[in-house]
Amino acid sequence: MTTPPEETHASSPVDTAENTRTGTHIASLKQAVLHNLYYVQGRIPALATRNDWYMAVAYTVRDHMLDRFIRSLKEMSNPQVKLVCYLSAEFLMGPHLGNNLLNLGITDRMRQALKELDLELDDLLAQEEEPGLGNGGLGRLAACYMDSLASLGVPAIGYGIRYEFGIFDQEISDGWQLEKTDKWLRLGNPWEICRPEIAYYVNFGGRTEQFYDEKGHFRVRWVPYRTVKGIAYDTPVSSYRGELADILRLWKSEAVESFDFQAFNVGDYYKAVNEKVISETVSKVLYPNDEPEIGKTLRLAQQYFFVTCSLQDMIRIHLMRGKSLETFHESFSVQLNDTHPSIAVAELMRLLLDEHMMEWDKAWNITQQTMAYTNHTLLPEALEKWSLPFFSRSLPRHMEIIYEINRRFIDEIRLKYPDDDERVARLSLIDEHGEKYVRMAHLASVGSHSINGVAALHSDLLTKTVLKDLYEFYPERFVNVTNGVTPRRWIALSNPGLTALITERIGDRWIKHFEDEISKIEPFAHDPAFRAEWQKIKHHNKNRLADLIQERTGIAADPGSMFDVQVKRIHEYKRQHLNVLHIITLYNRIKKNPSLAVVPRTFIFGGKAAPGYFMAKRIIKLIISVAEVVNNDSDVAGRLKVIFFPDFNVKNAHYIYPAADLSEQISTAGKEASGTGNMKFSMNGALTIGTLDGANVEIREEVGAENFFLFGFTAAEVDDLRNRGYNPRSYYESNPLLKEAIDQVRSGYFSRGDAELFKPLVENLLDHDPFMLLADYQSYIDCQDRVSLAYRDQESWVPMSILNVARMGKFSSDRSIREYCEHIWKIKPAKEK
Ligand code: NBG
Repeated sequence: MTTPPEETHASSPVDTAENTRTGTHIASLKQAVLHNLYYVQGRIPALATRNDWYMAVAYTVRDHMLDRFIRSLKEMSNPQVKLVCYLSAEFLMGPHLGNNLLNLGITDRMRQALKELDLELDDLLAQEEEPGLGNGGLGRLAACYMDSLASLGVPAIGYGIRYEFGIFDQEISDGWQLEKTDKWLRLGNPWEICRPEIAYYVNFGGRTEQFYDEKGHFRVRWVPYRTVKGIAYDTPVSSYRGELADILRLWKSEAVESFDFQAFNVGDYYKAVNEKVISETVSKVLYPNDEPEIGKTLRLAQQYFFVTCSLQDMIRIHLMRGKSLETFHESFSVQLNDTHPSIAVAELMRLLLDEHMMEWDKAWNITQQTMAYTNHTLLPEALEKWSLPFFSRSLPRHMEIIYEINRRFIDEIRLKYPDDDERVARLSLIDEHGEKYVRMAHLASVGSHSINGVAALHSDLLTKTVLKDLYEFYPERFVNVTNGVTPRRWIALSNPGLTALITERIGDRWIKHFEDEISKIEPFAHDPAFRAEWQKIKHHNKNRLADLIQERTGIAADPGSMFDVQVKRIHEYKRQHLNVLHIITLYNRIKKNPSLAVVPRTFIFGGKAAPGYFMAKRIIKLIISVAEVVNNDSDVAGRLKVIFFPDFNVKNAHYIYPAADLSEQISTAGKEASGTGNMKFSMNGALTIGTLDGANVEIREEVGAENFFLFGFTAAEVDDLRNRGYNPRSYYESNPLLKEAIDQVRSGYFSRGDAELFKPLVENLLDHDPFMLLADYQSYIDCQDRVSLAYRDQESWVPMSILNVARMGKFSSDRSIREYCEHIWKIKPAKEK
């Protein structure tokens, strides 16, 4: 190997450092890629694999981002600047390369540069392993918010965990989900920068000791059983076409060297190695439950691990800026993404009290003013709580601090509500009904100045259900911030056809100012030429997805049919099985009347089930079993097709949302906190069939009732029905079509005669039906018939689709972040150009 090929030097117009490393001419990009291939990957083109090329391109793009990143770091060291710290156990960032090229505005030039090297950008985009460091909506929301924070010029750090294994890869075998380890780091991660000098100690277990210091002050010291270290890995998050890059700072756990050495010194090699293994376990794997499972010991360790590293990091930054800890809350706003990081309340208290010797009242005031809590669930069983004995064993000092917070809190409650012991018991940070638990939502709420839900209905229901008592006690803390998603990734990146069409008509400001600009396409809903283009793009996107489906499942999907899509985690409350009941109903209709004219549909499902969630896994099996029968029945051929798209993730989602005609948002009203997939579908011109749940309510308000297919009981009606005594069997008995569909599932019609397979599912529906599928069934079927009718008339369907996109301005995550800035963090985003 000698130097890189001659011609690269020759093709560079000006051979300056600026030009070769971060120049944006095609020739400079080409040369930079070759340099990175050679100097970073250690390869020459003749021997480079696709991954080598991907890495070389990624490093080139990263070089372009580092300029902004370093400028932003400098900005962050300015003591006047308030930093937003978004604490989240999950960041589902999705693939970086395409998004970063888009943000930098160099996609086309890079594509051309690669062409000149005989490479296809799309092949390299496909090469990227996405960092699946999240389960679903909650982690993806954090990623959209990072995008908007950067794009609005808000200096921010996203703090989380650098899981070695992200969400499992889903494979399907014989209709069952198999979980495969997600080894996303196997081929290296070019986007992150390891910062070994940014590292903090993290203690676990042991006991506490009380003592008086040299000044005679009472103090407590924590004598831990184990100490590990957290190391920072930074990923720059660049703004869209702007000057700023924010930081995603993820912590990896490592062994503390001194521990190893101690053991080595006494000759205990195995103990030393074992310590290392245990230490590294903390950040090993993401828990694959989107709603938490109680009592997973490592999970509390993970939560505490990333929270303490993040808070210690903030304190370091604060002191480095030359400021006193008494002004900590003026410099930092910490947003707790669900209760996963809520131990931050006790940990900031510990750091201020024990490590920085602050007094309780002052520390408490700072803590409350710093923290803000976002709740993401209405399912009571999903509210995190930790068994008290386990919690005290893991974090003995925090237990003491929580007791003290609780003692003072209860004093306040008694002052406001004398003689109301039941209220005290309900509000207490400790659940004492039976086995004792620490209630993390209560800890987060008491320790924060703001508590928010993620859609208007959700925020309202929070104050009436799971957080009712807290609301009565702290009404002024409650606010709503409806979720949003970034139009950069979810339109500009994933739907290039639509992006080009919209830009051609209204310019490209909509990508950065979606809320203000996108409505400008509304008048085109009546323009025949525009409509025709619109339809062509949808068809093209459907073709693109059909190709991918063919490749992944071997099934041919007809782009001429309606693409009816439900992609999201598999959960009973999301009711994928209600969708299946509709499919079976249509199937039966055609079987009875083979010449029936129906609107051909392709039903596309995607989503992972938590590995321990029995019913969810059975729902996947049901979908695939029904698919097998339907797809192989010549009576319905050309009219119905059912597809389970395996391994739904961000990368696949780029193909799925833009290809959908119909978006299924059919959760039981009152169960889905917000939903964000619903927004991505609408932004890509799919019409929604949905219940009045989560953000569906607001989507319908925005797009207009006439452009939304509504069905089902409302949250209030669901409640009422339950209180009156819900009897699912009565629906089954009185509705012959429903009965037929359920009987078929039960009898083994879709499972090669196996009548056991779906028995648990069917029995659950008939005896309990906690999510009221049977109650909503007829309304759903009728609504689906209206969908078919509307779809048949493309002259009216297409304008509805256009209006859906035109009226989605509200659901840009830029709007959400502005609201957080104004109402919660009390900061002004940088002036936007
Ligand atoms: C999820 C909700 C969704 C919501 C996202 C983002 C959890 C705990 N909650 O409805 O189920 O859209 O959070 O807010 O994952």
